[in-house]
Amino acid sequence: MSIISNNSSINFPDGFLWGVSTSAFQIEGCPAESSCRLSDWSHWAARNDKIKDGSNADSACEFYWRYPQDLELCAQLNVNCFRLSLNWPVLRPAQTEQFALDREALAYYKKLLASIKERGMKTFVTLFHFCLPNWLSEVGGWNNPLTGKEFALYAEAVASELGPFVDYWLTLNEPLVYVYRGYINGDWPPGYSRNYLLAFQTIRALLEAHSAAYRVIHSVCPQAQVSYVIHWRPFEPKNWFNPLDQIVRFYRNQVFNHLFPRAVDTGILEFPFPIGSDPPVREIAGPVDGLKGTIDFLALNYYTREICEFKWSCPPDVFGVQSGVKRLETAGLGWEIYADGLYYLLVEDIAPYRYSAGGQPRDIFITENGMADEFSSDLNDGDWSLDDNQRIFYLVAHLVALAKAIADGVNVKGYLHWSLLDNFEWSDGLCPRFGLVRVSYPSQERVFRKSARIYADIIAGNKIAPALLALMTR
Ligand code: IFM
Repeated sequence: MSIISNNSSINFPDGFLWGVSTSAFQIEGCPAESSCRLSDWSHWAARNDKIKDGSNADSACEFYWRYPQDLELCAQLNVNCFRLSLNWPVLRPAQTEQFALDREALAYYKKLLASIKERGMKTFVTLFHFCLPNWLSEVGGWNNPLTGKEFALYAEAVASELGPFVDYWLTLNEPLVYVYRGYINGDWPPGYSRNYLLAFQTIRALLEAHSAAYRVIHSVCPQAQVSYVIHWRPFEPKNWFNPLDQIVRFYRNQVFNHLFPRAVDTGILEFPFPIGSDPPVREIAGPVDGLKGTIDFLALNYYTREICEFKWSCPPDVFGVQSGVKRLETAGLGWEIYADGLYYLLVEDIAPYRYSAGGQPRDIFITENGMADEFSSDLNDGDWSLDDNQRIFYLVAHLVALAKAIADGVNVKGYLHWSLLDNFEWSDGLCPRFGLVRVSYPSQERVFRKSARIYADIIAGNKIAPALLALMTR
């Protein structure tokens, strides 16, 4: 069936899921977290040189208190699914002899998830969205096997307590982004710079954690749908005819994009280069217990592409330094707007992972896609940032790319925009604004941006109308 109808609107399949995506630390402003500094991120953001605009997430969007109002905004957006993450540090604030989750935090998530379900929305729930309980980070984080053991216990406990409220479980968010920022770039906790040994060990620890969580969730909720979130980024060489730029592109693509999904598919962690033969390095590669085939669907985050370049001062870094070259229109944070990349991702790049070992097409969800503009966090009233025409262009262009991939037979079942609200963008602070809804941090006022109304119309009709498509010719 063609999804392009006669009047040239673009229709989406019946039952398509439309949603918004969020994460706990970035929006909650959870009082226990900020008063007791329960996570590594809370400590990191409290240091005065770590966040570009000097902000922190202590209040963020006060979603912890304001979620009823924010779910009302979701209703006005017409979305039928919602992605959130559980705040692991708050659910497990300290080590105890007998494993137990914090009852108050659990009660909060039960109420929140029940409210989302009452509104008829499906739920996507992430277990690890970059924040570690601080007590675990103090003993080495993912580089201490205790963290993996704790993660499995946490996964089992939340699956038992929250299972009936969760439609889609996501064990980890963007593992390679986490490793790159925390162990290579060093601008996220734990703050290592180019520590390849720890980076590779962390990749293995995250694969083991995913595998264990997948299995315990299934043992508690046999019908559960479980996966993890891949951040996919196309890489292009600065100069297509320069073999050195091509080498950088090859390794960046292999490591950043393919390493994790390939390991999950085969059950074996393999690096596309020799990593050394001496212990402890030797033990990093190889089979991972129970990992093979541990995804029930594909969850993809897509934002932009990166142009890479070989530099003599920086040899072909497998994680890499980007070239700084931009060839397309850029949004905030200097991110190129490259909607075709989403089409190629779906029809070509993820082709090796689209089918389960049994040959069944996997359901695919775009679990994040969006762009930032940048406005200072102290702005309050006024008409700043509401006429977000660039976001409308970004949104529609990416939805057109998605629709084309669906028309070409790719099994995409849903799209979740990042994000519902402006929020705390990690080391970039509160200035980057990713929300369909503007948040004025001093007053906590929420206002729909123009893009929010457009998104609501698209969802209401389950289609992109011709007038919107005309925007694409700008
Ligand atoms: O804000 C982040 C989110 O936490 C993970 N994916 C990318 C988003 C934008 O950078």
